[in-house]
Amino acid sequence: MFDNLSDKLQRVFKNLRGEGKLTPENMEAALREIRVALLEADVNFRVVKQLIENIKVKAMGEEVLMALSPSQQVIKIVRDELIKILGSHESKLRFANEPPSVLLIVGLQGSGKTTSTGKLARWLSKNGHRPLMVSVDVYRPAAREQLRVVARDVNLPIYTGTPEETLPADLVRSARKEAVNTGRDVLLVDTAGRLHIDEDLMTELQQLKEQLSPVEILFVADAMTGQDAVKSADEFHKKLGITGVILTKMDGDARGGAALSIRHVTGQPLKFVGVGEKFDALEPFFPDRAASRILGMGDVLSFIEKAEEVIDKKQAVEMQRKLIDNEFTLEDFRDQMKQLRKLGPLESVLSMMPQVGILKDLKNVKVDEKEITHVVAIIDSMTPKERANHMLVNGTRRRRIAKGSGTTVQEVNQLLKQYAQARKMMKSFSGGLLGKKMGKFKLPNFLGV
Ligand SMILES: Nc1nc2c(ncn2[C@@H]2O[C@H](COP(=O)(O)OP(=O)(O)O)[C@@H](O)[C@H]2O)c(=O)[nH]1
Ligand SMILES: [Mg+2]
Repeated sequence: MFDNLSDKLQRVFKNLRGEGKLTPENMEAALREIRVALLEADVNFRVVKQLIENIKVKAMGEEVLMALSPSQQVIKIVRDELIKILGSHESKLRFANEPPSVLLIVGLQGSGKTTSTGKLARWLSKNGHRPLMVSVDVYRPAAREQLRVVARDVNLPIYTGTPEETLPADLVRSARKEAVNTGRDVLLVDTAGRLHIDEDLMTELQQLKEQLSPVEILFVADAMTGQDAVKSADEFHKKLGITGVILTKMDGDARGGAALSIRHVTGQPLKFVGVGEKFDALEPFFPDRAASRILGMGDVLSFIEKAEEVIDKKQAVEMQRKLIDNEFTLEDFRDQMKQLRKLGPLESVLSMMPQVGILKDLKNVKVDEKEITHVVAIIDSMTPKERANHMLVNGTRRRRIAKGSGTTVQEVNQLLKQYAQARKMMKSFSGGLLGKKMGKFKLPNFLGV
């Protein structure tokens, strides 16, 4: 999500660390590098200026320069300032006192409004709400049909209207009635978009706003368009008064600048980020977690939350005990692999992890479904004794196992190596990750500074 920026900032910190003592001179140089890194990540220049100024004031302070580990302090300052720019705390969706709460989804064409409407509907439904969708994109029949398909895919209701209802105002009036009649507490209104902001569209959106008094007007911005997304968010805000932003396509090679600029430029919070084309690829936005990600500390909390959704707690506790007691066997490894698969694509799971040491290497390993299937087959082809003690698996046994599982000796070798790595990695994590959550994840030792 913020890979490039994250890499660059980590390099700056590494250099700082290498300097031993911090002086105003090397601090100045580090700030310059941070500035360049932010600009290259397409962060709005006004935001960069503000950020650097804030960091500078704090980092040049006596305490920092005198501190025992100044680079740690600098990282903490950068993190605090990033969080501030990103919005300090999570901005939850608002709901009306009287249902249905109307959420108006607005934005330019192709930004991801229709997709996000489906994702939001699913997210709401998972979080105890009963959403109803409606499309008022009356200019393009295909657009309304698209939302109908989306609704079918997420298996949630949509108000499709009668043939007479050709105006947005009529459609939303009926949709709201339908929501009341069927006990739906949230009405998601997917609106038409244009390639550029135009007056007609703004007038139409203003009328919808007046008619519906939405609790939220969510501007959908395409992260790939960088500063253009920030600019149009600002324009929409000035004309319409948006209440929040959904930043889509953060899974792409967006440089992340939009995420870092939108709050500061519009004054409105980022509420969700879209991280894929699938309907579960929507995440609430947490400034502190994003800052951690940017600084390469990983998004451990999101990972834990995700893991908790799919991982059997009792089993996790048992795994942890085994890891600590060094009893984590190949059989456990196989079961972990199976659970990991439930978490979603491994790359997206790993991208939430801190990018330190061994994890950095693991992150570049592309693991695909087929590979996991092979892992399972290989371990299945071992004898119980071998599974309990991987040291037994010598050359002859490796050849037998490869044959039995329809794989190659290289693959068996690789698996055993991965297992040894995982054992090491999980052991170093076990205390914090599965147990006391953030307990062990204090800033300093985490970054290895
Ligand atoms: N990779 C990725 N693609 C997305 C995301 N959100 C939307 N898209 C894609 O962007 C394109 C336009 O989306 P759509 O919802 O039709 O945009 P609309 O014109 O604003 O309604 C589609 O191909 C979507 O699959 C996202 O978070 N990640
Ligand atoms: Mg659309």
